[in-house]
Amino acid sequence: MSHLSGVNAMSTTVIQHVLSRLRDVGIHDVFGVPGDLSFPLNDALCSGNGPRWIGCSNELNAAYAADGYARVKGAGAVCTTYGVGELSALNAIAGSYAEHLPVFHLVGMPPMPAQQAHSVMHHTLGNGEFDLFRQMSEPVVCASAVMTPQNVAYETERLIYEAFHHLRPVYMAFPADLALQPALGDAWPIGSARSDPVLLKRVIETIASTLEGARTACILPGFLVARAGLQGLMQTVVQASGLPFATMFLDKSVLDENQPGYIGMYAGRLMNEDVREFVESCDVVLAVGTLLTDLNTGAFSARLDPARLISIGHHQVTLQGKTHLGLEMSDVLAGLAKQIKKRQNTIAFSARTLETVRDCDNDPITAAALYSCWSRFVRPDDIVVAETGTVSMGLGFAQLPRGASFYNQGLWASIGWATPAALGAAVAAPDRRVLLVTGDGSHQVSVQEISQFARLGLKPVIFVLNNGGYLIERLLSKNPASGYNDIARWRYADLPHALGCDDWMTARVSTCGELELALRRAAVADSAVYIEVITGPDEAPPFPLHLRDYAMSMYRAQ
Ligand SMILES: Cc1ncc(C[n+]2csc(CCOP(=O)(O)OP(=O)(O)O)c2C)c(N)n1
Ligand SMILES: [Mg+2]
Repeated sequence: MSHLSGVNAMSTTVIQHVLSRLRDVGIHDVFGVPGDLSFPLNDALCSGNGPRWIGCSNELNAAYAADGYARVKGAGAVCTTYGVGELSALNAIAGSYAEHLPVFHLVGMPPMPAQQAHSVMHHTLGNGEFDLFRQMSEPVVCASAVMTPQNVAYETERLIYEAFHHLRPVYMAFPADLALQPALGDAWPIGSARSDPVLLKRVIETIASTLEGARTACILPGFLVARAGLQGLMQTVVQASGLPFATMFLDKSVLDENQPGYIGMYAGRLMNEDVREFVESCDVVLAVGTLLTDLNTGAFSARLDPARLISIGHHQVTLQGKTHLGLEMSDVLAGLAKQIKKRQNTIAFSARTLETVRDCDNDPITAAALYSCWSRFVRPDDIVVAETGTVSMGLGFAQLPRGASFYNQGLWASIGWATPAALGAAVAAPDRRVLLVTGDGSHQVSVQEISQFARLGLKPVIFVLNNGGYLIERLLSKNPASGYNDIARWRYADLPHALGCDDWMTARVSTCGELELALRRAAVADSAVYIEVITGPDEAPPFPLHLRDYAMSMYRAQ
């Protein structure tokens, strides 16, 4: 059969073809804001045959929602209109790029005749140029294409391949007239990446024997394991090895924290001194899909000796300081699962969660009491979406119950991400309870999106920490009293009502007694829950405080 005929019956349009392939790879919902240039996409998404359309309040939020969805389902999609829409989404797309999430960005474009005539169209810069916005997206996607009837079959497969190979966003533009034309041509089947078999065997043997010869060793499973959908295999390796494991901030909850081998969070010199001491003293540290970012390493205070570090990446392995390309993480883990020798657990301590703190009923809410209450509130299998700022830095050090997932945007760290990302996670996992924990400053960026939970009948539990400003910045900036860290005072607990979340349980709490009571009600509520927690402006958990002290000591040393 010629590759220019076949798979697509004449009745399948360009956009229908793409949407049906996106559904095949697990994308059942597409977030977005409509526009006249993307009507063909919007119509197809509302036709009832493909992924469902989830309208958002703005494109930035829609793309954050797609990011949150992708964290749960492995891939997500956002649909925007030309120029004005797509550029609003770019910050979020960059975040998905940084944090390795395959997000498909579908953009409606002016029709081809208008492009060819260099017409001065709305949503353009008025200069007759039509490729500029795709170029602006280029650095934050791993591949892009303008979809036509002739290339749609091939380009769809290529972009799907690229998105999953690199675990990064891709950009697909649809000229409005071409999107509705019949798709022509077959896809050339694209295989998946394979490891070099000889190298693979050698590297697996070396890793297994190095671990065997080590007096002490541990594993650092990383977020790329989750992104690549290899948590099951990683768990098998941990069990087969009998080795203890710790996680860094971005990697939190990649494996169940409720198991004997888990020793806690490793954050360089800033937290959990016993974990640091053990990890850094090991003869071998096996890192799998981790990134040594500033936050992960406790502001680069971690000291992992490269000579003792074995690092398994998504497509390569670094051993004794030498990187071997052409090795797939899935193949390396599968080989290790078979070959690794089990050893008895060599460590003498196990992870502990935050200390239980119970202040008296009428006391104001301290950070210690708050994070202790929050960590006890998390149930098995909950999804916790924690915003950049002090809340994620506090909750990140609570030990999670069985099956619970913790999501934060620890590398890109764009405030406002968590509220729509929690929406995306809730759409992706309607059977799991979603807890959103956000600071007031971050919530102000993207709060409108709580209305989509109500619109879709989803029931999240939302906590907004009202500490009257940008606490993390108060801690890290030269002058904590600088006015730029103050924000407008809002009555957060009144927002759900104004935003159409009519039957939600809401509460505003400022004492420990009120907090405990609200949490008891929330635990049994049959509706969504929105709790505004008021604390003093300086109530911070230990991690950001240590970060501040460490930063200060570094400044002084310079
Ligand atoms: C989009 C974006 N703008 C600005 C910043 C800088 N920034 C980092 S944290 C933060 C304040 C967060 O405040 P809040 O959500 O109230 O959390 P808190 O630290 O008070 O708990 C700001 C402005 C950022 N990370 N992202
Ligand atoms: Mg705040």
